[in-house]
Amino acid sequence: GGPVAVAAVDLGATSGRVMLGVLEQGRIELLPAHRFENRLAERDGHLCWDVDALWAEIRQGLTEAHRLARGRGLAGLSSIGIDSWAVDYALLGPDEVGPDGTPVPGSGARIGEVIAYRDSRTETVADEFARRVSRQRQFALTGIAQQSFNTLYQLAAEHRLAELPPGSSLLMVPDLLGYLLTGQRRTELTNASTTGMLAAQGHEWSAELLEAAGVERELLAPLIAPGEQLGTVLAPLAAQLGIGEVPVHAVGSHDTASAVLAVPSEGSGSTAYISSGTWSLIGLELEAPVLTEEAREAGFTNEGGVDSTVRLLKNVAGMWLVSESIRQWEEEGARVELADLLEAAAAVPGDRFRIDPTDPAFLAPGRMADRVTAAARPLTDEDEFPRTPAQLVRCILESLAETYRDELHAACRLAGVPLPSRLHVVGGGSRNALLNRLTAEALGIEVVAGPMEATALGNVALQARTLGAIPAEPGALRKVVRESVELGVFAAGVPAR
Ligand code: LRH
Repeated sequence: GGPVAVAAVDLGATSGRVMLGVLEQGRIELLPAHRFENRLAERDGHLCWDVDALWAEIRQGLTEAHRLARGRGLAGLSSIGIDSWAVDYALLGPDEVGPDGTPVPGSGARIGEVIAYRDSRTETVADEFARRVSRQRQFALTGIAQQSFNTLYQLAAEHRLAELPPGSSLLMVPDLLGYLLTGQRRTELTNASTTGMLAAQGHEWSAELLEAAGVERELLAPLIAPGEQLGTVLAPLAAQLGIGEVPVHAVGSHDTASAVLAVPSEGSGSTAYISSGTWSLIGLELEAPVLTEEAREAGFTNEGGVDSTVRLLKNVAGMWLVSESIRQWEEEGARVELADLLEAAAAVPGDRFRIDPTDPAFLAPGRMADRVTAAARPLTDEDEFPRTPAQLVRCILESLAETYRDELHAACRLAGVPLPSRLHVVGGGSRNALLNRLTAEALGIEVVAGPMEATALGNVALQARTLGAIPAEPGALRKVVRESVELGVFAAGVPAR
């Protein structure tokens, strides 16, 4: 068939974008339609997301994506897909009843703010919750690591549930945006798995965990799998945006699910990846979850992927440590360019300091450079603590590389598979050549870097497959990814310093 144009709405914790994806002759071209910032805002004493601002940016981006498609001689958008960071949710009131006595789709009002997962309200909840359902039992049910920000714990700390009017829903962030576009209330499966309330097997909510968290089953919208159609853009909105009543498809709405779908791996065997952005999610793609006590104790999670795959992975604080440090230096009046900083970090002596980038102490925002400096352990007696931004960044990157090594070895041990000969790094962090070199050196295996826009690419590719423009057979989607991008290769064990 001819070229197909789809829009990917892709929201990260620090920035968002609407991309036009054009699939033509087995290749995807990604064209940025609109990019925007996403910042945490303090509201009602909580760290919140400004979802109204995000929604305004998304509307603008969709209009622009449609225009870009027209500019290339295409009829317009054939589909829209949405992904974002995981675990956070909105509370949505019932649809209003129109003059003809029937509910008006899309008219439900959001109830209160969307509180961000880095907010401190859940700090002690996981321990309290474990007294109701043991940690062992939770993990056996869901396979999800017990991180303080899981939706389950956010809900256990949620004060608004009791006052919700009948007919209200809890919608994950991408599902809220899907509702605003189509008026349909659904819960996309990959993101649902990150709530910590979905059974690891069978794709059903765990009644036991819902009850223990005080969540009514009716609050949760019906599940929808990636590749299913959510609905079409509501007619008045379509007119306003000038895009037509385009179908909206569920994709891997958890950004990490879409990113790992776009890992350019080949052949059989378990794919090893790092989805490198605000977080570094490192692990293996598997066919079944690893629900052992060892996996739980090692802090691994089993997240739901597209096509019923499982991601056995560890959450490691990634570029967040660097970007939050930069934010501190800028607040102090410095002007910092990431590229300059990385160049300086490559030039300073290595192996001086280490931190533990899996430490939950780094979850909250604020004064990150100071916190990393205080946590840094000296490895030599040259210096007590990192004294320059370059030293600090060197410490962060070396610590990340060593953590990647340890966690990938742990994942392989837990899954009972040998260490793969290659590690794929995708996402914005894959541009960090110093970190890629340090990682290849620490692991002694080849590091393949890219695609950088893996999340948007996975989002686009799944829509294209759903439209029949990519064959459904296994491997076909990743072949299209490989045809579409340039990859960087970092040879195993080349010294970084
Ligand atoms: C990355 C991510 C990650 C989750 C975290 C909350 O953006 O979705 O997979 O653990 O945000």
